[in-house]
Amino acid sequence: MVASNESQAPCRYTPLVPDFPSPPSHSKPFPSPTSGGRRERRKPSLIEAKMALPGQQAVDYPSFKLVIVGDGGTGKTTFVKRHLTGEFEKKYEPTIGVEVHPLDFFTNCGKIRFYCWDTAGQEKFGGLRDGYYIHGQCAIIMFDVTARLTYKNVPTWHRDLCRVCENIPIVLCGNKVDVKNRQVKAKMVTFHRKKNLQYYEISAKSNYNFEKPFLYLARKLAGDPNLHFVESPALAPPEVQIDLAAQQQYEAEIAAAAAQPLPDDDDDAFE
Ligand SMILES: Nc1nc2c(ncn2[C@@H]2O[C@H](COP(=O)(O)OP(=O)(O)OP(=O)(O)O)[C@@H](O)[C@H]2O)c(=O)[nH]1
Ligand SMILES: [Mg+2]
Repeated sequence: MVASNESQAPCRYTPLVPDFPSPPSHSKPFPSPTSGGRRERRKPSLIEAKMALPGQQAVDYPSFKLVIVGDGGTGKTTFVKRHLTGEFEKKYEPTIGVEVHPLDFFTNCGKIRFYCWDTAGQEKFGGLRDGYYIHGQCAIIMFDVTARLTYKNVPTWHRDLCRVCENIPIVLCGNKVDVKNRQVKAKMVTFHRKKNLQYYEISAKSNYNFEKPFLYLARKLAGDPNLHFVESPALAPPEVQIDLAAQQQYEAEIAAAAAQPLPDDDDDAFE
């Protein structure tokens, strides 16, 4: 189901990037964005051509480069692969360099695509590292609420990202909230408030809050706070269930944390 009257929707997307970064050196040559078949009546726009990735079709709806960073093992790849356009992998296989997955969402303003650049968190597999951030238009920084160090490293990921991508909308995600004995409690998470980021608690394993980061970014990119998804994305079935009581508890904890004054320290140390 797509919005019935897209042409009259009040939404507008901000102009796309001036240029698309070169693909990683191991990639195949840049393909023609059209099939070349007779039925192709128009040439693809420059933007479409530039948003196409090796081996992928360009699309004629707005598409944005979304960079996903965070320590190794925090669940970046699992999160991206929840969306059924990606395959699903249960066991931890560290990402090497970067993997790019196009994820489509249906909004009241029409379709939108995020090219998710799922980067390696482990230093030894980092590949081009912040070279992958070039022309990023939005970002997700992920940490694991069961591993304190992954939250402690968030400021470094944020700093490196912002050196390359100035002023892009960023969502901080605390993943694995399905795990009972979490180490990073909601009230310890203050970094987003210092840096004006959006924060969501998520569980890639249970699909909890899966669409929230994408919705926030889509609204920012469209410049429309009322944009909404008109169809839930097709997701891989959850591996664990989060019950309503647990959800309400997470949300209450976040609301309580937001009401606390920020700690005085102006550094980003965590503990
Ligand atoms: N309990 C729980 N486990 C998760 C969740 N998300 C991911 N995992 C597990 O965490 C491990 C690491 O997940 P990945 O998605 O590969 O982590 P990554 O951030 O992509 O790691 P790198 O590619 O090394 O940067 C896997 O064993 C996942 O099954 C979650 O929401 N809850
Ligand atoms: Mg990965």
